[in-house]
Amino acid sequence: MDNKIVNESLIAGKGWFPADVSTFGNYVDSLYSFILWVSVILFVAITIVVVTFVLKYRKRPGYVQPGGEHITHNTKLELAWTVPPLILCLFVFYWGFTGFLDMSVAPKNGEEIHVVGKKWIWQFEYKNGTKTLSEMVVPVNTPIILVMTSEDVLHSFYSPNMRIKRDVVPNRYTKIWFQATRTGNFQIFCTEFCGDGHSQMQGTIRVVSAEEYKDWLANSGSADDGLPLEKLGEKVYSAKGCVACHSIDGSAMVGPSWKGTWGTSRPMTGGGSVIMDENYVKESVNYPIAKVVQGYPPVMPSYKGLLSDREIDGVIAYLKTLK
Ligand code: HEC
Ligand SMILES: [Cu+2]
Repeated sequence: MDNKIVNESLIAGKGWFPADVSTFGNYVDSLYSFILWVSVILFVAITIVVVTFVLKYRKRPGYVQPGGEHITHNTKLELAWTVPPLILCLFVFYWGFTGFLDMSVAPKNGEEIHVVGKKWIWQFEYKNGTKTLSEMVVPVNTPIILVMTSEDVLHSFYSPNMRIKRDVVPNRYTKIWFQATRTGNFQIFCTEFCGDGHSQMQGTIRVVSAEEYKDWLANSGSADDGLPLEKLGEKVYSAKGCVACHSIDGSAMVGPSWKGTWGTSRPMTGGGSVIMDENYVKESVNYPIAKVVQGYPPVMPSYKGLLSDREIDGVIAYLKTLK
């Protein structure tokens, strides 16, 4: 898939980290680096000691063990390798746990967004009822609280740039929050294997200024109105998650490819066929299981209420161009 969301963010990081654009970045990266370097140093040191001792004290003709007998115990030595590592572990625990609490307990003045994961799209709902698919728009420098749940299986919401990741579970809510420190588009992944379309279950966090966010929310995200229908349809295809299951190059994915299907007769599960026309497309979008294409599982989610009429017109116009 080459038409996935453009993501300016994963490349431009410090060291090997993805760009840090949230208030958690510094904390997460420091703790990670600390644990990593302590582990590297200890690993090298312990390896050197082990190899040296094996060579130095190996059993060989004429070798006499220092002290004469078999040594079984040395209290000082045992304290030395128990107490300092214990202190180190407690220190890492303290550092990690206080940060974990900060990341778990959202500030009171945050902007709440409801997140629903479903095979294989992310849906976002704002407090004024605005719903978006695959794209979450948030204001910069404001705490954003995500209240998340799943409609089907386990998913996991992951934004490397915001340094947040949390499971999204059916029949319960999980929460996480973040605060973006700069504007831009940043990638969302699903990091819990959730079926065929898992790798396509992506999205974008679009961080905008507070004024832009207000305008966007007031207009319920309908910034598409200027686009010609074909272009709008193309945008819907990638931005609203159709791309996870429908190809435009003829290859079958979870759903049938869109290439060359317009106006053709589509065989249905249970016999009969339907012509791919405007009404059929609209029905497929709103009530996907009303007519199921032969050879495919009835897994397409309903987009009822999630695509405007104009967006559906856009999809229709776009389908016509895919000869
Ligand atoms: C989770 C996977 C999935 C997603 C996401 C998805 N679809 Fe589908 N779609 C399917 C499957 C599977 C079928 C075939 C079974 C059926 O007809 O329900 C299908 C069938 C269709 C059909 C009928 C196609 C034909 O060849 O007869 C249309 C039109 C369609 N989808 C449009 C869309 C649009 C538009 C979107 C995005 C807004 C979308 N789909 C998103 C899985 C998906
Ligand atoms: Cu998933």
